[in-house]
Amino acid sequence: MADLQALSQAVIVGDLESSRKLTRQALDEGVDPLRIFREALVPGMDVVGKKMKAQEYYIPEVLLSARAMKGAAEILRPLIAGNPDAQPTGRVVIGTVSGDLHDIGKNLVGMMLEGAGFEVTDLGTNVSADKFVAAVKEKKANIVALSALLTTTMVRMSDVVKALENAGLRKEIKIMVGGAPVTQRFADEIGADGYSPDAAGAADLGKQWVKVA
Ligand code: B1M
Repeated sequence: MADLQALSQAVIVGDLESSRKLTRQALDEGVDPLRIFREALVPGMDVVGKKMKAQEYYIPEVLLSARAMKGAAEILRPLIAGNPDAQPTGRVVIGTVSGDLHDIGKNLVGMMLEGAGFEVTDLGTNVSADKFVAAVKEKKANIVALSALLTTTMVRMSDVVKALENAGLRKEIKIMVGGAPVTQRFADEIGADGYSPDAAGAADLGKQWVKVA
């Protein structure tokens, strides 16, 4: 009997080997790949997010869980691709803003959003406002997620907000910002829609936005 609960647990404890093995076992037993994703991987990452918020989990544990989730998702993704019910929760374009090379926090945010069922396009680091705009158009994204770790580069977030406005995309897109020097006040000042101090909160914010959309 396919054990989706055990698979969730493998994600929660960050056991890549078990998560891949249990995913293959479930597929061999004929369980729908989308069901495996939605009923095992997503709830598993949800628990990880809660543990992170409660400070029961820190960065190393979250990275291990994200690796276990990604390892299983890699097996499932090609099988889900053709399924018309497999609409992602939403589409996110994420990147670290221009001039900034820090990506550890941004990667965590991307992984948590992926774990929440979003399709995530990661543009990497040192991403210009024009590149964000082009990716939003190309991917038909609902959310742009901007990360910055330097006080000198956080101001570049405002360029992205303005570029999205100038491109006529602002009304269709939600913008979330974060990174060590970023605050709610700064987010309000530049006209972003939301701020989160951590990766789990960023995934929650994304889920809230998509629910009300
Ligand atoms: Co840099 N660095 N760094 N650095 N670095 C800091 C940020 C710094 C605070 C260190 C210090 O001086 N104490 C300082 C910034 C000072 C400031 O601006 N106030 C600094 C500096 C000055 C620099 C250089 C200028 C150093 C130099 O060359 N003179 C240089 C700049 C390079 C550039 O970007 N152009 C530089 C370079 C580097 C490395 C390349 C060596 C390396 C980055 C490696 C990499 O990312 N691949 C590095 C590192 C590792 C750090 C520290 C030590 C750690 C950052 C980190 O990854 N933290 C950092 C000091 C520190 O924070 N202790 C420092 C872990 C990560 C999980 O946290 O990214 O904050 P964080 O993400 C959190 C939240 O912020 C949030 O979620 C995550 C947790 O859940 N979050 C979001 C992040 N993005 C979000 C987006 C969201 C929502 C939440 O929504 C979209």
